[in-house]
Amino acid sequence: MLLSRKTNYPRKHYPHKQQGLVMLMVVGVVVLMITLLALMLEDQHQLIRQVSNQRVSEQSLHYSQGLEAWAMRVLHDDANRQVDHGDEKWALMGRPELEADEEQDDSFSLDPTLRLGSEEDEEESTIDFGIDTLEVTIDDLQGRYNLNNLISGQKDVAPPQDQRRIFLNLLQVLEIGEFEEDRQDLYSALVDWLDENDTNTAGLGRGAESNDYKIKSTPYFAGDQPLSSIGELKYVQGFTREIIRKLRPFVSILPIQGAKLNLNSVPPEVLASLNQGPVVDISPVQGFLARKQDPGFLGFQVGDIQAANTAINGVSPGNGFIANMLQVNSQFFQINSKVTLGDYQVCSRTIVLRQSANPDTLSKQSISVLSREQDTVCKLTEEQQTTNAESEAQESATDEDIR
Ligand SMILES: [Ca+2]
Ligand SMILES: [Ca+2]
Repeated sequence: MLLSRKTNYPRKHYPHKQQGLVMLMVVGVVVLMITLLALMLEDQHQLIRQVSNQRVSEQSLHYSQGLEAWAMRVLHDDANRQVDHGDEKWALMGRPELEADEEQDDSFSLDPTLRLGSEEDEEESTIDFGIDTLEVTIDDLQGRYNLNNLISGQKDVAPPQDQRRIFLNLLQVLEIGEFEEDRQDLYSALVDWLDENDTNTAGLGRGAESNDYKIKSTPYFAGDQPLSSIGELKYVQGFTREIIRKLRPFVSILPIQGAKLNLNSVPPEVLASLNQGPVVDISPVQGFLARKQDPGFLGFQVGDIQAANTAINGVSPGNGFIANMLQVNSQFFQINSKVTLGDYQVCSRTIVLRQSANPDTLSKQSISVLSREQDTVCKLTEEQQTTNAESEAQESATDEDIR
């Protein structure tokens, strides 16, 4: 018989196993703590970065405002507002010519007392703070053709035909549109975009009104008011990116109609476009503007406008239209500034109106800001665009040798 015997075995202890568990828990807790600590540090790091970025962004904004105020001061201090040309102090701000011509101390101090006794010095337009740079230039917007000139600005008054001729000529000189009909289409579409009415421009060219834009995949209305920026052109029928790129250095968007061009800052392409007929040859205009290179040149004066007319039209004066389109000073300027703080940069473009073009308005010498835009991408600067356009124009002139 098999007796079942209950045997009480002594309970086994596993000290090594318990120690292992404790160790595992300790390691787990340590890992958890390290992870939490790392996350906290990361959060703190991000917070510090955010605060730092905000500080840099605010600092650059202040620098940008300072540059704008400085440029406006230089424009204000321009002693002669009857003549504005490229050798004046405002025009030389930030241009490489200034640095080449002027041998001067390139240190800059924010302490005005340290600059005493150097009033004769031209002001530096680039301030170097070591890793950070501030740049500012001023463009004369009346060296370009104002696209808002294309409409009369008055209800029921037809678009001015002399402005139509200028625009068509400019397109031709810039080699935009293969045929006159293509350029006429661009003109009509733009006039329809600008004018208040909703009927296609009568006459030559295919215009485009809201009905033409409403059928697009993303429908929209025609502007039916003056342009507010060059970028708006991309919505106008026929204006491709390439066309806008070619036009950009030669046109401006001013909040007036009938804006005149400053003979001192107008490029030959625009000046030649004042021809009353199609432009055949821009070399006489180039020859006329070459006078700016003469030593001691102090800008074209009012008396030079008739000579400009001869260069443009190839005949002698008696042309009131040219006198109505040309002057030798400017009221509209664009201040371009670029602030670089380490890896961060901000560019701003401010359009200003400077009063007192005429002696009888000298009492109003104010400068007012009309618009201001900023970006941190810093698109191609106007100067580079102009340079690109000039080199392209030179290349095409060399290639075809017809102008
Ligand atoms: Ca001046
Ligand atoms: Ca319209």
